[in-house]
Amino acid sequence: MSAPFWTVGRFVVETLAANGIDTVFGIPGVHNIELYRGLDSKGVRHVLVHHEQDAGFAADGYARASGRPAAAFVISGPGVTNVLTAFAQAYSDSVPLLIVASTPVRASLGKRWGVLHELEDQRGIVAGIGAFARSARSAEDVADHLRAAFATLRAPRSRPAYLEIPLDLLAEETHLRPVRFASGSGAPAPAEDDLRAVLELLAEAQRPLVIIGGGARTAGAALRQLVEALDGYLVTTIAGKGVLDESHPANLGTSLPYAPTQELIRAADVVIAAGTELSETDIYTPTRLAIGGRLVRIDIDDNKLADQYAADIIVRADARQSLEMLAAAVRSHRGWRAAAGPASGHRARIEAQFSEGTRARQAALAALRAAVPAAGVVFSDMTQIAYLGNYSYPTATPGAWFHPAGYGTLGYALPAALGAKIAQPARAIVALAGDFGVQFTAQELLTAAELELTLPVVVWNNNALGQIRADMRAAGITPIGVVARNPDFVALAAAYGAAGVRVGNAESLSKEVRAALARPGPTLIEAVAADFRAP
Ligand SMILES: Cc1ncc(C[n+]2csc(CCOP(=O)(O)OP(=O)(O)O)c2C)c(N)n1
Ligand SMILES: [Mg+2]
Repeated sequence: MSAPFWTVGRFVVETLAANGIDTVFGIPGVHNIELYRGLDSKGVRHVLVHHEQDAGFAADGYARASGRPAAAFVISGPGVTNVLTAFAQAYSDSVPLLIVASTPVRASLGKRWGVLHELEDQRGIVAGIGAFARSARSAEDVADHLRAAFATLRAPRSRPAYLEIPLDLLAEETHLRPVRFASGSGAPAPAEDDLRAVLELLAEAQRPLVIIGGGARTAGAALRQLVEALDGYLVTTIAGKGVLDESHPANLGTSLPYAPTQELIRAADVVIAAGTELSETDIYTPTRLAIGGRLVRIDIDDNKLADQYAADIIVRADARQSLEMLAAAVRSHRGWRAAAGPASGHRARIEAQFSEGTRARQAALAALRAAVPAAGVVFSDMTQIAYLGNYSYPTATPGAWFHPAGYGTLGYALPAALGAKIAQPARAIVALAGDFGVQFTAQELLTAAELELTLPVVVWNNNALGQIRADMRAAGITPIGVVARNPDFVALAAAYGAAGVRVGNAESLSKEVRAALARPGPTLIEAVAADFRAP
């Protein structure tokens, strides 16, 4: 007896469910309604958001918080162009985001008939981001592409994936049945010769320093052992933040942009860079980071191993496993940190340069930190307080602070936090955005209100595009286009069905974040920057 027919749309949903997707963020339209036929029959939850970009960001937040792939459904044309920014953000930060889109009917593709939602080359537009982007023409294509998409999502360096399916194909019947795709065994183990070469280098090292990125964020225990044995320093990127407790005496934290850290990196005679791109978005200087000593790179991405930072030794392998093996084999020696002092001394040098405004923001970050439980998570936006928070918000574990580092997209924090809260409802999740950036996606307060999600949204209100104004001033440009009219944020919150409150000092910020974490539904907490004082 042959299996009953299904539509291709149903086959897509069943395949996602069979591969661990339990939530889809999206906005349906007439082109993709076949993705919604029986969507809930497999227990896949649909979250209706208020813009496709938000669907992408919410799925991104879901994936970052949970560590599992997450999905968004969008329509052809405008649905796709709207979600592109979130897709690019996920690509640059290696987030496993799956986007399933429709296209117009197959017969019309590439013919400029002027059909609804037409794009000349929809897949090509997405492919320009550099990520996996496929287009199906048959049910078999859908099965093949989804298998390949999940391989990309689950790869040791995960990346987002995009699949488009013509609307007439979505409605077609198929005998295909969902499969749980096999996944590989992860990244390769390091070659013994490579590790031996690194150990020889380390045996001679007088001033060793380790730089850790998101690719090594689970290697905390090994790193502690390694930097303690070497008496060296550890620096992390934003994606590697918290890999080791930031109060550890070896940990300079996420301080790559600051001169004292860059000086230590220049002074180091061996630098081990593991699971990091050493990218400009972490270093915040347009020039290359100066590395004075020998460079060891541990990575699984061949592109990275061939980039502008030429390594003396390359370990093309799983970063965590490599660091574990190095930590177990390295001979312990005293020296550099004993002489050059604990991380706290270097942090004091960094912070001695902080302006009064920066110190006021630092006090606000400390107040936020005090109100968020140890297992809580902050999703931050492109705002001055978050650039400082990358360094100054102290974390003890990885995955406690997220920032749209790679692509730098305004409007990320609120929808990403929403997605994270849906993934992990029992966890304290907070969004932190600027007054301008929050309005790119403020409508997601509606979704949070509708779902009664406990979600504090802290808006750092300096009544300006503050960073850009500072950049113009620093460049000798008379500021133009950097002050905009703001809404009454507390009233805006009320209009969206959220609670709203205004605070002007660190103590009230802590208090209101705590209260918001105890209240069902979202709370917009407007922090009036001008009223905050340096301690
Ligand atoms: C989508 C997008 N558009 C423009 C920018 C450039 N940009 C970066 S920060 C910023 C100003 C943001 O203002 P606000 O959210 O109030 O943060 P502040 O710098 O004042 O703390 C702008 C326009 C960007 N990063 N992303
Ligand atoms: Mg601002």
